[in-house]
Amino acid sequence: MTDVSELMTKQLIVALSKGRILDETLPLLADAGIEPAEDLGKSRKLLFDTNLPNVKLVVIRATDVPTYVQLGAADLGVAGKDVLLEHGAEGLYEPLDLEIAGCKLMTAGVKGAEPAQARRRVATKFVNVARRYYAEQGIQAEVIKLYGAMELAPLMNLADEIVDIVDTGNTLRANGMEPRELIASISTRLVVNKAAMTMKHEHLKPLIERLRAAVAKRRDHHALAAR
Ligand code: PRT
Ligand code: MG
Repeated sequence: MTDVSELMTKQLIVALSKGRILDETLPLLADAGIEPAEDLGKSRKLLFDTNLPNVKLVVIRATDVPTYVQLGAADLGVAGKDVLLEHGAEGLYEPLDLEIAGCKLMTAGVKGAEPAQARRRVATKFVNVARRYYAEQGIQAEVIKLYGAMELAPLMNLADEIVDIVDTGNTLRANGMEPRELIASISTRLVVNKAAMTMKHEHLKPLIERLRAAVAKRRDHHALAAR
């Protein structure tokens, strides 16, 4: 093998979702033996070396993670199941539930209001998930794409309902809304490029297993703390 192709098959690029998922991902990675060479939060860089010479991290928007991994720019990635459901899973394996950043994908509407019976106007950033969900329910829906502040849409009579992430429900309540139907329970997943899984199996397999052990350890720790 030439040096370059050897490097290509050994090098692992991990795409991490910035934002709330990142803070919970880093301890799991550390436990699996991967630590960034510098403080991710203190840098404006996007590509980071780690303590392992063959592993690099990229920190990108959560919604871009599936794209990087699917197209092979990253070998593996960390992303919310909501993002994966919306993006589609083509070209991706999902070998591990990291059991972090748990939440629910739900429909929600104005508190006490009856869901519109005829054609329901639904505001969301999860347009694919929403179209699929309402079709499955046999409900006619006009799905309106928004990029944020979904809770505002029914108050402004832009929509009858929203599809959004709910955790405590405080955001909905603060805006006079209530959760309606559960679409999916969400947690953060490890995704792997399908081709990389074959080509780089000997490097990926041990890493996935170390992460699996880190998740189990965290779960045990939480179970103990809850007793
Ligand atoms: O801001 P940007 O568009 O870049 O992305 P983002 O805000 O979606 O990213 P970020 O950092 O918030 O992380 C999003 C990921 O974290 C999601 O893809 C989920 O997998 C996961 N997650 C877990 C959450 C929440 N919990 C959560 N509570 N993502 C968003 N929220 C928001 C929700 O959108 C709503 O505005 O928090 C609010 C609801 O929280 P409660 O507790 O008031 O119900
Ligand atoms: Mg945000």
